[in-house]
Order: sequence, then structure tokens, then C-alpha cells
Amino acid sequence: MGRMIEDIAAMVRAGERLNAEDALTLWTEAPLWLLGELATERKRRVSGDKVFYNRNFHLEPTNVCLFECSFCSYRRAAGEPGAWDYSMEEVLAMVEARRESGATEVHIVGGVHPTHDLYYYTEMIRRIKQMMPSLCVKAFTAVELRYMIHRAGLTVEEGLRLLKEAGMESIPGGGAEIFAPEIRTKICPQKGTAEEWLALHGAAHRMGIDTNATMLYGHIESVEHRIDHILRLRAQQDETGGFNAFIPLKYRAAHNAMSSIGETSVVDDLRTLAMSRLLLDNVPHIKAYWVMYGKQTAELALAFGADDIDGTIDDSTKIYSMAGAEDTRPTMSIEEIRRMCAAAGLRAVERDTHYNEIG
Ligand code: V47
Ligand code: SF4
Repeated sequence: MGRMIEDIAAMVRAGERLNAEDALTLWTEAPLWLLGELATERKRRVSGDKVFYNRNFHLEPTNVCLFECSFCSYRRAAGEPGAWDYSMEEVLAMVEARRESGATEVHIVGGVHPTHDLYYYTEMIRRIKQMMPSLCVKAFTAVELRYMIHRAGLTVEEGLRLLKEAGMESIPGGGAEIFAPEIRTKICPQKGTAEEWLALHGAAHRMGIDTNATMLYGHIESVEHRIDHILRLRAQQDETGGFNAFIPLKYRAAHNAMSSIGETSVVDDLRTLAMSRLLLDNVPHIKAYWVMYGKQTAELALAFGADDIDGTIDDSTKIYSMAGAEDTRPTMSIEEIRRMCAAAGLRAVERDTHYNEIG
């Protein structure tokens, strides 16, 4: 017989590592208040009363993508209505417009593009850095990176080296979805395996490029698949140690091929955040990405282990509003972020991409 909830809670409080079996018991049977309490205890040990945010904006140079993930509301085929494909000059003009904004990070993500290659993107990064040298470039999911590097005929390490030399300092967490092959092959069959995603992040960590990790949940996966996903990340982190933050991404159901599934509940979101905090004892930060959850759930997330809410965004991303997120022009002022954290009894702290505190 498996352990009882009280025994597992005592292990968590003592700082012991959870295995998959205990995680499943806690995840499916513990009352919500207990998960909140345990995750908050753990969060306070890691980051005290701080909640991190940054001044950031996104660049989405294109939504043209060769792949067809069934959860994606964002991608279009080239030339299809709703497709966009900004020129290099247009992308640079978007950066120029934010030169005086105080932003410290740009998050660049697009699609698996048929013609824009590795050299096009190294040029883009180089020119962005020329324009705003202090701006940290966090760019491209592991899936986009693998594709462009492979097409250039390079090894992952060689490709990452070129991008790093151009000014890429960090890699966002996208493309992870759900690692288990029986789910991955159904929702994103072209994306490559878990092992490939993890190997790219591991290679980045070894080169001093820090990264994030995500998990797309709330669709056809089970709690066991989520636990498996998180434990694979924990094992990778034990080995290479470069993940800054874990970001559970709630599946948003508007305008995509899986829309009929609908969306999971806020209670499920909170349980997922709390269990992520408890299982990932070696990843410093858990991010409640407010653009996708909405501001109210993001505030609740702060009582379930999250210690990061991403950033100001400044109306620069469409991925989530296209999938049904409420905020169609997502922006948070610093004042609003401070108020949200204070309402949760916590303190907003500005950070850079590498989690150095600013100010
Ligand atoms: O991998 C796509 C997700 C991800 C939907 O590193 C969807 O700081 C929900 O990686 N419903 C890309 N999610 C975004 C991403 C990200 C976002 C914010 C912060 C960071 C970071 C990284 O978006 C994809 C996929 O999992 N996604 N469609 C959808 N319908
Ligand atoms: Fe393309 Fe990314 Fe959408 Fe998949 S999730 S279809 S790779 S843009």
C-alpha cells in the first residue's frame, strides 16, 4: 500500500524528494488548502516574500509555420489568411520603438519557418543588440532551434554557439508540451522527441546559456503524464542545472483543432502549480504566466507556489489571445504588478533575465 497523505506532507516539510507514486497520491488526493500550504512553505524557503517580474516585450516575427500542432491557434501556412511575416526592417522598427521603454528583455518566438534560416536569425539578433546593447535576447523554442540548426547542417552545439556569439543569452521554455510519446505523437507529431528537447536544453546549459521549461497541460494528458514530464525535467536539471524557471502553460481552447476538449478548471491550475513547486526541488522559480492564466488566476497562483509572474509584456504577444486568453492587448504596469503582489502579501521585485535583482 502507498503512503498516506499526512506522511507525504511530513516528507515534503522535511525537504525530502517526492517520487512518482507519492506525487500521484498528493496530486490527486490532498485537499487544495494543503497543497497551497505546502507549496507556499517551499516557495518561502526558496524566495521568501519576493515575487519576480521583469520589463519585457515579445517579438513574434512570423506565425508562418511548417508544423501543425493540434493545440495551436497561432500558426498559419504561408499565404493563408491571417498569416504574417514581418521583414527584418519591420522587426527592427518594432525594437526601435521600444528603445526608451526601459525593457531589459526581448522574448522572440515565431514558428518553424520554411525559409528564414539560422543565419537570418543570427543577423536579426546581432542587429537588435546593436540597437539596444543592454537588452537581453531570450529567443526561440528548442523546436525552432533544432530545425534551423539542422537545416544549416550543424550540430546542436555548433548552432547554439553561433546564436550565442550573435547575442542570444537565454532560451525560452516552449516546445516541451508533454514529453510522454503516447501524447506527444498525438498533439505535436512533428516536434521531435522529449530526448531531443532535453538534449538541446542540456547542451545550452553546458555552454552557459540558461533556459526555461514549460509543460502544456489540461488537454488529453493524465496527471501521470504531467508527473512524468516534471520528473524528466528534474532529472535533466540534476545533470545540467541551467533551468531558471518552470512554466506550466494551461491549454487554451479557442480556434484550434482540439477546441472541443474545452479548458481545465482553475482548481486544476492551482494544483498543477503547487505540485510543480513541490516536485521541482532543484528549479529555482515557478512562473505563473499571467498572459495565459489571466490576471486573477495569476494572483491566486502566488498562494500556490509561484514566485514569478513574467513581465510587463506591453501588448506584444498574440499567441494566447488567439487561443482564447481574455486579454487581447496584454499589458501590466509596474504599479499593477506591485498591487497584485501586495494583495497576496508578497513583494514585487524586478529582475533581469538571469534573475539578478534590479534596483
Ligand atoms: O510551446 C501554444 C504553448 C508555447 C497554446 O520561457 C499554447 O519565459 C496554451 O514557450 N494554449 C510557446 N498554450 C510559449 C512559451 C513561453 C511563454 C511564456 C514564457 C516563456 C518563458 C515561454 O505556447 C508552446 C505551447 O506549449 N501554446 N498553443 C494554446 N492553445
Ligand atoms: Fe508551429 Fe509552434 Fe504552433 Fe506547433 S506550436 S504549429 S511548432 S507555431
